[in-house]
Amino acid sequence: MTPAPCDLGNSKDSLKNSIINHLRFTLGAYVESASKNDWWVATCLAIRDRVMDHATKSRTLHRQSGVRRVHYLSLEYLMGRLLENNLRNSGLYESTKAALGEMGKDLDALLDCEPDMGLGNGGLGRLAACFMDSLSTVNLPAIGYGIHYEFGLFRQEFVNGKQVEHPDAWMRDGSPWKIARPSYRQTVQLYGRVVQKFDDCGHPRSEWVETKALLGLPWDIPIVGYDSHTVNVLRLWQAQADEDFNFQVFNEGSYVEALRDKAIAETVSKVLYPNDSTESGKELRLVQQYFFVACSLADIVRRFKVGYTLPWSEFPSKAAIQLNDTHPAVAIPELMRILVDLEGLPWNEAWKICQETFAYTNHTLLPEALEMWSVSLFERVLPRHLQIIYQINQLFLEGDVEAKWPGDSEKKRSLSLIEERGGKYVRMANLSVLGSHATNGVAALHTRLLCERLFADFYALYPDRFLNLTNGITFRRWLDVCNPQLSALITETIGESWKKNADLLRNLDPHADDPAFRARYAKIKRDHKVVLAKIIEDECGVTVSPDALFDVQIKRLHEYKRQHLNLLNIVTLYREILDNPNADFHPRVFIFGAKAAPGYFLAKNIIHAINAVAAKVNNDPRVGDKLKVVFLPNYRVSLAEKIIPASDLSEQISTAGKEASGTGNMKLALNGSLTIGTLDGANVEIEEEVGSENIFIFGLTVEEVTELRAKGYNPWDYYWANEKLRNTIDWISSDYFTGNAEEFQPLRRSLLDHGDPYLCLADYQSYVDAQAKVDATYKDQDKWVKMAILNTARVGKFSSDRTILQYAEKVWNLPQVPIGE
Ligand code: RUG
Repeated sequence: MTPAPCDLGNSKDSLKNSIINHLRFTLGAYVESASKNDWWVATCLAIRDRVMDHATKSRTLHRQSGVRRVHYLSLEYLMGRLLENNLRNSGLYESTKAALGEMGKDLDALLDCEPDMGLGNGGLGRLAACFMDSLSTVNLPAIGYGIHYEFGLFRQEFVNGKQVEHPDAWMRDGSPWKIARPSYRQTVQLYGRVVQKFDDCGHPRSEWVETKALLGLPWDIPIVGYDSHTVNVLRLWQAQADEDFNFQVFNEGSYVEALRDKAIAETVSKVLYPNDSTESGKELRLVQQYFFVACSLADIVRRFKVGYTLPWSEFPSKAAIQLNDTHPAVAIPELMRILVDLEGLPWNEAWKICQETFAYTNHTLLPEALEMWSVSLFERVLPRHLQIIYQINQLFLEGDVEAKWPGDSEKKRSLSLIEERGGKYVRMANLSVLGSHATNGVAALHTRLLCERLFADFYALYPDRFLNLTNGITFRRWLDVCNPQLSALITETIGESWKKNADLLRNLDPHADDPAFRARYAKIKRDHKVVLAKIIEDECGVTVSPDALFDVQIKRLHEYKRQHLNLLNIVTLYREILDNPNADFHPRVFIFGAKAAPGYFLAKNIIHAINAVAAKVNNDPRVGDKLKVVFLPNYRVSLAEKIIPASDLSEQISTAGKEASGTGNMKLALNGSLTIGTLDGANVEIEEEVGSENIFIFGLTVEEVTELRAKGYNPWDYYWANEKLRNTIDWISSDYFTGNAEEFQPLRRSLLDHGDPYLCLADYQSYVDAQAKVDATYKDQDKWVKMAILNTARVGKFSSDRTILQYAEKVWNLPQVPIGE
C-alpha cells in the first residue's frame, strides 16, 4: 500500500501544520501549553522533514550516477546554530516566520533557544563548517566526517577577570538536527600486536591481533545549501563500548565494575580537545583521531564495495579524501592497512591508490603546532600503523630522496617521517605531504612560506604537488544571516545574484559615492551597534555609546595573534587621555572576544590583564566616555554573529608570517569593518582587493621579521628607546591595575626577559601611529563610510564558494551534480 504523501509544502499553512503535528505527535505537547523550547524543536523538525527528502535524493543520485565524491575529514566543525541558516538557505525563513506569527510565536525569539554546536576551537573548525555550506550550495557530492563530541569547546566565564572553564553540554537535551544511523555502525581496533601469517597462496600477511574493539555509531546532520537542492550530510561518529556491559561480571553482582568498559569506551568521543595551534600529546587524542578516521574509511570502503564491482585501482576515481590539517593523517597508513593486509593488494599498487586519493591542507607554520606522536605511544596504540609508516619512510628515503640527493644524510634527516633528535617521533606533516597528491596552504603568503621554508625539501622534490587555495567564508551566514539588513540593502541595490556569485558585490562600488546609499549603510551599522551595546551592558555591565568607534579583536587568545599589542596601545591611550584631557580623540570602545587554551598560562595572564585594565578604565571618571574596554565572555559563533555587523575596526595584528590565513578578517571586512593589520596571512590579499587606501597596514613584513631576528632582536632596545612604550609596560606591571604588582609579571617577563617572541615591541610604534590614523579618518564619517562600503563591495574573492570550486577543480577533479526538485 502506498502511504498518503505527507504535506511537506513550503507554504505558511503547510509549515504551520507540520509544526503543530510535531508539537503534538513528536513532543506530546499542546499548542496552548508548549514551552518555548518545544516550539523551537518543533520548528526545527518541520524544517528537517523538508530537508531530509533532499538529503535522500542527493545521496541516491550521487550513488546512481557513480560520480566521484569528496570526503572531508576534520576533527573539528564549528557549526554554530543551524535553524536560521537552514531557513535562509532553503528560502523558508519568511513563510516560517509568518506561520509562527499566526500562532502567536516570534521566530527570532525562538532562534535564541538553540545552543551553539561548538565542535571546534577556532578558524580551522569554522572553515570546515563554511566549506560544508559551500559544498551543498555549489552542488558538489560531499560527505563531512568528524566526531560526535558530547562536550564541545568549553564555556568561558570570568571570575575576578580570570578565565574559568565549564563543560559545554551542547546536546544534553538532544539535537533536532541529528539522525542516528545504527545500520552503518563500525567496529574499530586498537592496541594489540602484529603477527606475520601466510595466506593460502603462501604470501606473507600481517595480522593485527589481540586488539581492543570500539564501536562507532554515526549521526548524520543534513547540510542545506543556498538556493540548491543538494543536501549533503555531516557524519559524526560517537564511540560506544563493544558490548553494553560485561554480562558475567554483572551476574556476579558487580554492576559498577560491569559498566566500567562502557564508560571508558565512551570517553573517546566525550570531549573536544580545547587546543588551537598548539598540540597536546595525549593518548586519548591519538585514539580520537584514529577512531574517527577508521570509522570514516570503513564507511567509504563499504560504499565503494556495495556501489560498484570495480577493481581497487578505480577507488580514487570514486573517492577523494581531504585531510583538514594533520589531525586525520593516520588515514594514510589506515588505507594502506586496508588495502595491503585486508584486501591483499601489492604494496606499490596500494601506495599509488593512497596518493591518488588523499590531499592535505596545511593550516600553520608554527613549529609547536606541527603534530608529532612519540613512537612508543604510536607503537602501543597502533602497532601495525607504525610498521606501515616505517616501510613508507624507508622506501621514500631509499627511493626518491636518494635519487635526488645521493648520499645526503642531512636531507634524509629533514625529510624523514621520523624525527630522531630528542626522542623518536612520527612527523604527521611529512606523512601527510608524502601520502597525498596535493598539499595546499590557505593564503598566498602562507603557501609561499610553506614552499620556501617548512616544506622546502619536499617542494624541491615534488613541486607540482603544492598549490595555494586561499580560504573563504560563506557569505550566507556571514552576511545574509548575521546582517539581514545589509543583505537586503545590497539586494535592493544590485539584485540578488551576489548571494551565489560574490564577485557581483563589485557592483556596489559606485554606490559608495551616493550620499543616500551611504546614509542607509551607516544607519544599518549604527543599529547593529545599538544591539551590541545592549549585549555589552547585559554581559559586562558597561554602558557604551553606539557613536563611539567600535574596535574589535575576536579570535583565539594566542601570543602570535598579539592581543597584548592591542593592550599596549589601550594603556598608551589611557595615559594620553589622563595627561591631555582636552585632546581631540574620538571616543572608542575596545571589544575583545577570545578563549585561551586551559593550559596556556600566558594567554590566561593576558586575558586577566585586559580585564584588569578594563575595570580601571571603565570606572575612571577622568576618562568618561572617551575610552571603554570590554571583554565579552564565552566568545562563540552566535556571539560573533552579533559582534561582526556592529564592528567599525577589525584588529588583524599577528606577527607577519605567523597567521596562516585568518578568516575573521574576511567576515569583518565583508560587514564593512575596516582592517588594521599586518601584512600577514590573508590580510595581504584583502589589501590587494580593497585597495591600500581602504585599509590600515602597519608593522614589519615577513622579510623584515626574518632580517631582524637574524641581526639579533633585543626588546630592551625598544624599551629604552621609546619612553611611551617604557611607561606603558611599567604601568601594566605595576600594582596600579590590581593592587598587586606580581599579577602581570609573566606578561612583562615575556615581553622583555624572554625576548618578546612575537615582536610586540618592534611593531609597537608603527601600530600606535596606525591607530592615530584610524582616529583621524573616523572623524571624517563620509570618508569612513565610503571606505567601509568599498570593503563590502570588494571582498567577493573571499567567498568559500570560490575556494571550494577551486578545490573541486584543482585537487578533487569533482563534477557539479545539480539535484532536481
Ligand atoms: O591559525 C589558522 C588560521 O590562520 C586559519 O585561517 C585557519 C583556517 O585555515 O586555521 C587556523 N588553525 C591552524 N587552526 N588550527 C591550526 C593548527 O592546527
